[in-house]
Amino acid sequence: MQIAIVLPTFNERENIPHVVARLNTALTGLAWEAIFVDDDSPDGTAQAIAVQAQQDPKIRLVHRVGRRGLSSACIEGMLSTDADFIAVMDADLQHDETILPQMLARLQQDPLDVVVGTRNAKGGSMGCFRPHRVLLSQLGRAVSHVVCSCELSDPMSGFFVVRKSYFLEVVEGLDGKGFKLLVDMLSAAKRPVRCGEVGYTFGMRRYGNSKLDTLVGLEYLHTIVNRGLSRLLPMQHTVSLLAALFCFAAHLSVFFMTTRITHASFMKAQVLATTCGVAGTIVFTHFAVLRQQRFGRLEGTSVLLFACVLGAVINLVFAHSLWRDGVQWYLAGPAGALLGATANLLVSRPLLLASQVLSFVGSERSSKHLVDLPDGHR
Ligand SMILES: Nc1nc2c(ncn2[C@@H]2O[C@H](COP(=O)(O)OP(=O)(O)O)[C@@H](O)[C@H]2O)c(=O)[nH]1
Ligand SMILES: [Mg+2]
Repeated sequence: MQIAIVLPTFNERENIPHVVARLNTALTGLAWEAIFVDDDSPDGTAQAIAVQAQQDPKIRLVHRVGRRGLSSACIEGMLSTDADFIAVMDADLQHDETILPQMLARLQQDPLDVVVGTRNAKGGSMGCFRPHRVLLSQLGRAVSHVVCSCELSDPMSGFFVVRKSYFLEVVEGLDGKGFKLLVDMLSAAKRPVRCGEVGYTFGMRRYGNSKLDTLVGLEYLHTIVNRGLSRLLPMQHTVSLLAALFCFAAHLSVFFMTTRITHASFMKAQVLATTCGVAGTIVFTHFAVLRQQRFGRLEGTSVLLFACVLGAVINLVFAHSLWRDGVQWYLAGPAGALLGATANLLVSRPLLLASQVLSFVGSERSSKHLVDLPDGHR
């Protein structure tokens, strides 16, 4: 298998026989397969692909149920092939399949990671793209430079061929949201990406409608902001910092409300505020951090509880000693909370990292154990 063509589809029934015929003509002489990834289109696209697959073993269908998303569909299709080179193209006949052999040849001859079918360089054109879509594309292109390190004239292109080894290098860090998988793949790289370009003219859609909408635009911005921020500050640190700020804010609100409204004693208000702050941090961290960062549930929760209790004790002891020494209540309370939140932050990060390393070593051991088992026992 020299090349796999991954085609995401949603409501493209009428385009399917045409795109298959065009691929057959364009790729004559190459060993190839086409993987259509359909998100259970209501117009029966999957059935139209299945008809093609029955007649031609080069055509494959990945039928996803209860899922939506162009990028995530492509990622699943790309992971399902053994080919060394993977093309991604739309199934609506807008991408010019005749340049695929040229794109593949560039990757085979030159040490490149990805070759992009481009509308903005020599030999390329936006075709009959409507002015507002050209403007949107240019805007997206300008924004993409914030996070992509390589120079491309058309990073918004959905038409490219990638070396499988490069795809596997970045796949774990992909956002997988929205339409712009290329920007996602380029900005996920931890090294300079080697890119080439081949020009083509963007075609007209003959059947069906575009699925690009406001939500897709927002998803693109989310990918860019996410990447931009994680370069500035790693995501884990941002979330831990947010958790500490959240804890501090919850503490202050409860502390001031209790002392001003119920006129409770200093220590009663401080204990109540600390309890609320700790509860808030546990809920926040559970949803925002533990689920995202793939920590083992037990390790993550134990570390979280330990750090919170330690922070709470330090907070109460410090606040009490300040208050006993005559410091004003409105300074002693927040000072205790600040020290407690800092202790929580300082203790939980290294402990969570250590527990992550331990659970990784554990999973390596169990997978080795699995590999060592005789065939019949796996
Ligand atoms: N599997 C899948 N494919 C999609 C989805 N949205 C769009 N596509 C396909 O992605 C390709 C490009 O979409 P299109 O609407 O033409 O975007 P445009 O070219 O930017 O207007 C087409 O083949 C669509 O059928 C989706 O949610 N899931
Ligand atoms: Mg299209």
